[in-house]
Amino acid sequence: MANLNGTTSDLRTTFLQVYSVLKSELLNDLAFEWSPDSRQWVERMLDYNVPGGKLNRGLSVIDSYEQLKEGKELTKDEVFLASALGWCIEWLQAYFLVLDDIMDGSHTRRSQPCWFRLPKVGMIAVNDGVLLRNHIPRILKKHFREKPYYVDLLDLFNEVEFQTASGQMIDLITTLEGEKDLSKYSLSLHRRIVQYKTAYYSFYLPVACALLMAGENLDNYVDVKNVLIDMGIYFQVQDDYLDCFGEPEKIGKIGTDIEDFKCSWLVVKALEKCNEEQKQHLLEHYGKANPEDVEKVKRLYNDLDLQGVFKEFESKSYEKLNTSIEAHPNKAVQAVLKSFLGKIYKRLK
Ligand code: DMA
Ligand code: MG
Ligand code: MG
Ligand code: MG
Repeated sequence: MANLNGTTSDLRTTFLQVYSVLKSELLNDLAFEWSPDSRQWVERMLDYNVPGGKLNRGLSVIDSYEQLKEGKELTKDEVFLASALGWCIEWLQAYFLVLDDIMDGSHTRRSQPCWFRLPKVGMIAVNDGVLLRNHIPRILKKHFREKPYYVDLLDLFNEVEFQTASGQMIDLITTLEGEKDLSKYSLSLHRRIVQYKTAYYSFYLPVACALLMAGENLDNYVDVKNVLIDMGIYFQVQDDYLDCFGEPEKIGKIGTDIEDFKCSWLVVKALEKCNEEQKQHLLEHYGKANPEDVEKVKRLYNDLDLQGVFKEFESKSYEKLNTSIEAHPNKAVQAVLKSFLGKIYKRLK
């Protein structure tokens, strides 16, 4: 693929070049009177929180757009615009993660301390989250204002942000102290939480961005959306699994779901499989910060062979998703969906 200089290089490098462009535009935004201190703060905050992840969501906008164009080589301008949309998703993710880590009491993210854990940052991170969120419409305004699909793009980001924030809300309120009650933790509650908190922004949004850029009407892609939502649910089940069974060095974060009394896929499966005695044990130790309690829950997960249950779920989901993808009439759309699935199947990070 051609990069911005017209030479061939890898997609990731090109994508990162666009990050630098967007960052410097934001750091020179005329709507604010910058001082050296404020500029330095935002630059450091962006570099710490925006580009350090796997970049799957962002890169897949370019990927998807290319596939929708059925192999026609993209112009430099198209590469730039698809990358800018990809970065808007990475910005959205950074915004949600900065705040998610505060709310979940997490310690590490992307193999470094969570932003709010830095002594100089603390609760300034809350406002940094708000800033990250505000950067998105600024990027969109600068680069897409004249496009026929500008309004649809703004509407898409607004809808998806609302869905994600609502998902985060139910993820959090189901854990409320004083109402500790594992009986409400079911697969359907889990599905509802992860559909909203993860699937829309991680899976539907990148493809929807590519479709809008390609001039498509999103109303005609409801079935594609449904497959992507199912893929997103599968992805968050993996996230829940890795929270407990993943290697922190690989996933770049230390799990907190057991301590946080989260309605994780693992606890739902444990409740499904356990006997009365094991259930009492789970009730006693789930949702406690003490490492010994956490260890007891993990031991129970092992006794119940949740790793085996997950393996089974993983291959079943893969088959089901593949079947839904193959049922789709459009080959380009099939290619988009297959490449998504290929990227996440059996992931370890
Ligand atoms: C995170 O769910 C969802 C959003 C919208 C950030 P999570 O807390 O399980 O994510 P992580 O495991 O990355 O903290
Ligand atoms: Mg979290
Ligand atoms: Mg969370
Ligand atoms: Mg998680």
